[in-house]
Amino acid sequence: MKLKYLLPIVCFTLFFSCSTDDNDDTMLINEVENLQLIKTIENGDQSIELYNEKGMFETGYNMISLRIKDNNTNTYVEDATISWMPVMQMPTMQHSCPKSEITKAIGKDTVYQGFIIYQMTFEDGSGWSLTLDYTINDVDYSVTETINVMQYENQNTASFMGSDDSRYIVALIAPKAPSIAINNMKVGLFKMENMMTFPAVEDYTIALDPRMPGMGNHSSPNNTDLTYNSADHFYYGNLSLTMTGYWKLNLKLLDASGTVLKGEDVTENNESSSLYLDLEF
Ligand SMILES: [Cu+2]
Repeated sequence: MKLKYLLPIVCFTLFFSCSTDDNDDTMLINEVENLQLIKTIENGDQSIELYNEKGMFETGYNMISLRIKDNNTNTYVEDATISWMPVMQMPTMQHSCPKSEITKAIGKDTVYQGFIIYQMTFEDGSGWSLTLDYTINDVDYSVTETINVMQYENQNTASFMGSDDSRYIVALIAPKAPSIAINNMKVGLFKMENMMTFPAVEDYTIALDPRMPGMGNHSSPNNTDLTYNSADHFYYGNLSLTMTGYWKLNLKLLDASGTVLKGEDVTENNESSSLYLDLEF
């Protein structure tokens, strides 16, 4: 039988086998497979489970999956709207950090997703709390709980003041597993509008100059500056890594008109930019 005749039958079969009973399916399929539980937050009739790949929050970019369990029926909620607010309590003030909205994970019935970029933490992992506001069947709920955020071993995020007197946060998102190759580099850039609001910055350029300080500060060929992608609000460029070891990713932030807001060129006399991220592999 030709494929075009077969395809409708396959689709038909798939459709009916998947839609028999939603709740049965979610019991059978583990929707958080390959994820580690970070924490369960109890809030009366609901338990909110937070997951990521490592099972812990770290400074920098955290992709987070969450689901809400109805403690009375022991099932996971499929139609919640959820928002969150991470807050760090400092000695003299409190502030938040860049974060996304929370949306249903693609192809999942019970799992919701978003990211949080913790720009700092206290040495013992303390300082942060997370507030979750959610609505189920038109009823609003809210819960706030203390969370631990550990310091990541490399500088995967930087918070700095630009020459325009605005505060910015830059965070490395990819490569997650760098290799000797031209790596796809993905970075988030956010402006600190106030203590609680950090919108994504559009249409800037992040100039990239990776160096190996331990090896005569040599560079690598075929790097490209990072440019803004309006589809997902992140910045992308090519990061060329020619050997394993410690790399300092020297950066220069330029606004939409090409004015340098932060960072310097690496030269014979200037070993590193004041704006950088680093990695080791
Ligand atoms: Cu802080």
